Parts: sequence; structure tokens; C-alpha cells
Amino acid sequence: MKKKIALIFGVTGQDGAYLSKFLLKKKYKVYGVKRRSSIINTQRIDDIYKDINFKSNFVLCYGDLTDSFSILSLIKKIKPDEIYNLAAQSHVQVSFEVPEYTADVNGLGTLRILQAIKNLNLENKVKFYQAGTSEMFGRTKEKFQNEKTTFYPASPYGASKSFAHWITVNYREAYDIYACNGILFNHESPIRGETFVTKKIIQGLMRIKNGNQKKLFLGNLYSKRDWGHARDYVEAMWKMLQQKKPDDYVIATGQTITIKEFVNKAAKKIGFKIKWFGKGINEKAINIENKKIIIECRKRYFRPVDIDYLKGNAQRAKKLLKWSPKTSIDNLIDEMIQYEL
Ligand code: NAP
Ligand code: F7E
Repeated sequence: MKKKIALIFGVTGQDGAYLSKFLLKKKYKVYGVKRRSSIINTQRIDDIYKDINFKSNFVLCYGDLTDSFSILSLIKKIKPDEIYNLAAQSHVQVSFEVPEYTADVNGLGTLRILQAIKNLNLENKVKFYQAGTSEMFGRTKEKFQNEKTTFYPASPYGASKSFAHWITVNYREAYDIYACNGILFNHESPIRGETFVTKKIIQGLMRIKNGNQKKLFLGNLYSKRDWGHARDYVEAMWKMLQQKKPDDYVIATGQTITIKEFVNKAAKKIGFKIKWFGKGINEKAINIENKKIIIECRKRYFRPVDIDYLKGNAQRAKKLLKWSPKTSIDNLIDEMIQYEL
């Protein structure tokens, strides 16, 4: 039987690494698109090359979502069965600093892939996955967000992803492309980017424990997030492309906790006894054993506007995709700590 071919934009990111391994295990031939960088950016996927079972089916190519020519020529040459668009300027706070670039990569980049599929007359051959996000729900008042919840993005990142979502729906309806939006809530892992809050907390606390860092500086401690494991979420991406008809699905755990609760869980597991005191920007945590302050807040980590509350309802994915999250928040934290060790 002919091997299925997948093309992954954003292969060097957290989800790109998990998805590559997932598809290689399913015997796909995987082409990954990386962008040129001045320092090696393939750390998350280097182990694939060392794996005798995988390396002959894994190919890296250069490309960039801001460059229509590279997108078009890659799709033309590879003629994939499935395209996963995971590439993005994915940091919400950074999107306030580079809004135009964020819109270009996340919004127009998605359009460029869809238009390339159309220009190459591959509408009936290629299946397309778009990496949507709970950030599109933004400041919604709905307490349990699902596929019907109205978008109210609260950052250039959220707005750019909302464009990407609707242009994907539009190309599906206008040109009959098998195109799906995954609306994924926060998902983390040991290979999460170091400036996202979960990784920053665990790495920071572990360094403090080992005497390599004095303090951890954070921003808003009271926003709530619905955190799952990236390994579980990439499976949902693939399942979306294996259905009879394309559609959009929320992927979430349905559990939500504050940043402060995440810190408390991680600190306890790492062996700290901490006590919080102070309010707002002056809130701090002290290590009870040596009376040293180990966590403080800094204004630079607060956003011009933040999303206070996200909690996803993935009932539809559970029913139609037979997907459910396998990793609890506690197991996720344990795995992230273990990796740092
Ligand atoms: P990530 O770790 O930040 O990875 C993003 C990937 O996009 C990296 O491979 C990055 O390359 C690449 N990229 C950035 N700009 C690019 C450009 N101009 N052209 C081509 N590639 C570019 O993100 P992630 O956590 O794996 O998330 C994957 C996708 O899901 C993203 O689209 C993100 O917005 C979305 N999402 C993530 C979450 C989450 O909680 N993780 C939730 C919902 C949606 P470099 O390695 O060179 O930087
Ligand atoms: O922030 C608060 C911050 O940057 C989570 C991306 O994958 O998930 C991610 O976006 C919360 C926010 O993730 C710090 O204000 C406090 O309320 O880890 P984060 P995010 O913004 O939720 C969504 C679903 C995506 O789609 C995105 O691509 O934590 N927070 N103190 C902090 N956040 C950071 N980064 N750093 C802090 O020091």
C-alpha cells in the first residue's frame, strides 16, 4: 500500500515534534517545513534522525509562511495527502509587540497555503488542518466554550487566528477543500517553549531548587487556563483529517486552574513549602524553609489586556472523533519536572 504523505508547517515547534513522531509511527512519510535561522532550530526533532525506524521517512525542507513561492513550490513538489499548518508567531504577549508580523504569518500565511492548494488544483486531493486556538474566544462571557461560542479575540494573536479560522471555513465552503479547524486550548509538554508560563514556572522553580537561579518573575497570577498535554492533542489533529467530512472541533480537558494554582502544584511536587503574601504587583511567595522570597511579579509580564478565564467543552470531539485527553494536569506537571531533572 502507498505510504500516506504529510506536510507539516511548523515542524520545529512543540506540536510539530509530537505530530511528526505520531505520524511516523503510523507509517506516514513526513515532510517538515523549517525556516532559516541563524542558530540551529531543530532540537525538538533531532532525535527522529537518530531513530533507525523513522529517519528514512522524515525529510526537512526550507520554507516560510510569509513566502508564497516557497509554499507553492513545496506543495507542488511533495503533493501531500495531508497538510498540517502548525506554523505561527504563537506567543500572545509578543503579538502586541509585533502585530503586523503576527497577522502576516498567522493570518495571511494560512490563506497562502489554502490558495496554493487551489492554484495547484489539489482541492480534491489534499486534506488541510489549521491550528486554531482558544485565544479566539478571548473575552467571551461563556463559561464553557464550544464550537458555537462566538469569538471575541483579545490580542493581535487571537485576531490573526480568527482570520485564519474563517478563511479556512470559507475555502472549505467555496472550493470544497477538506479543511478542518482544531480549536485547541492550551497544551504543554516538556518541550514547551521556555517563555510560556508552565515551562517558565517549572524551569524557574527547578533552577531555584538547584541553586542556579534566585527568583522567578511572573505576571498575572489569576488568569485561568485549561491545560492539556501536546501529545494527546496532536492525535486529535490527525483524527480530524480521518473523518468522512471536514469540520471544526474544540479540543480541551474541561478543567481550568489559575497560574497561582499551577505554581502551588509545581512547587509542592518539587519540594518547596511556599507562602504567598502581598497584593497585585506586590504579591510574592516566600520559601518557608529559608525565609527567602522566590517568586515576585513584574509589570513587564502583564499584557495590555489578558484573558481571565478559559474552559473548553470538547464533547463534540469526544463523540465524533472518539477523542479524549489521556494526561491529567498532575501527570503533565510530573512529566515536565522529570524532564528538567
Ligand atoms: P511553537 O512551539 O511556537 O511552534 C511554532 C512553529 O511555527 C515553529 O516551528 C516555528 O519555527 C514556526 N514558525 C514561526 N513563524 C514561522 C514562519 N514565518 N514560517 C514558517 N514557520 C514559522 O507553537 P506550538 O505550541 O507548537 O503550537 C503549534 C500551533 O498551534 C501554532 O500555530 C499555535 O499558534 C497553535 N496553538 C498552540 C496552542 C498551545 O497551547 N501550544 C494552543 C492552540 C493553538 P521556529 O522553531 O523556527 O521558531
Ligand atoms: O500565558 C499568564 C499570562 O503565555 C498563560 C499559546 O500557546 O496558549 C498559549 O497562550 C497565562 C496568561 O499562554 C506569565 O498572562 C503570568 O494569562 O503561557 P502563556 P497563552 O497566552 O494562554 C494559547 C491557547 C495559544 O494559542 C498560544 O499560542 O499566564 N502569565 N505570568 C504569564 N505568561 C507568560 N508567558 N509569562 C509569564 O511570566
